[in-house]
Amino acid sequence: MIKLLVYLAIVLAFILVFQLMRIYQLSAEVKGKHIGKADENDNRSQGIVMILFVLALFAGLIWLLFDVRGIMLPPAASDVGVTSDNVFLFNWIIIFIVFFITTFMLFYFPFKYKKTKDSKAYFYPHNDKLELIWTVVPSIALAVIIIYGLSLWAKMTGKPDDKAMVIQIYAKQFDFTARYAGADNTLGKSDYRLIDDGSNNTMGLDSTDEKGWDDVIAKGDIHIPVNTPLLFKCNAREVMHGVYFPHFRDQINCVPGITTEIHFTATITTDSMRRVTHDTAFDYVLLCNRVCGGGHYTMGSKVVVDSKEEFAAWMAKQHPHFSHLYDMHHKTAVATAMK
Ligand SMILES: [Cu+2]
Repeated sequence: MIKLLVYLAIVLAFILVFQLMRIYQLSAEVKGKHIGKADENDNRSQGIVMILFVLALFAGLIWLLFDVRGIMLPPAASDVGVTSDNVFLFNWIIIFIVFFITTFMLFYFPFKYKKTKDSKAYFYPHNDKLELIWTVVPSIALAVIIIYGLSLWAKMTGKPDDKAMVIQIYAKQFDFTARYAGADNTLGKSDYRLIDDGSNNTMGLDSTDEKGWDDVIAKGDIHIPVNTPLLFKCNAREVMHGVYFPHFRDQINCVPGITTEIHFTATITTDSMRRVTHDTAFDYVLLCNRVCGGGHYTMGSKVVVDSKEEFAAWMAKQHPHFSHLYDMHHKTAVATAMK
């Protein structure tokens, strides 16, 4: 009902404006003014309106920029994230400078060059120098932006730190599972043909690969240690998913059949970030950012950035997925060593 009234009010407002214009027109005609032909007064008033409009536009834009600060992400919490924010900031600065200058000129020139009775059109067909400038300057600016961006891309996807802790992120409809590579820092083999939800082998791990015996699977919250290079190896089971860490400003697609990688070092623990954001309930998140099916919107995990000690304590409480094989292997190794 209220909606209907609002629509009605809008329609009536349009009719009102139309009628007022009609009255203005009729009264002007009565006074003998020539309607439909702009005179110098019209040109000046329209020019001033243009300038007022662009100033209002800038004021609104600047207000908006400050207004949305509260809903922006907190400071970047990884080494890659800091570079990523700098690249964004650099782009924004260039965009803003160009936007404010060109938009202002767009609205100022109709005022400055408004038609007067003495004005004459100026024939100005060509200027090589000007064309050179507006070709070369944007080319250089774009080249700088692209090279700067590529250096970030290289940092995100290039060779990871040799000692980086290997963690697999396994995405499926509609959750993530983390697998830590254990003491040998090498993930055991897996094969989609071994996937068996019934026997709890949801990731298709290959129990014949010794390297996987110490791997730790963590369902639910994903713990990572602070100030430690991390290498994420990402896989998807059935469709494309995304591994998206907004607070670390890093993301990559998870594609069935291949392994994609990202690496970064988390630099702020969850506890520290809670102090930074003045939010005791703050948590880092891992989200899927590829529309992967009906439950896509629910696909995410809490990420906990622990101090190195906290992480070691948490890891000590975890059990390797193939703990029976792991234990057996160790007993055999100990027995062999004792012989
Ligand atoms: Cu997904």
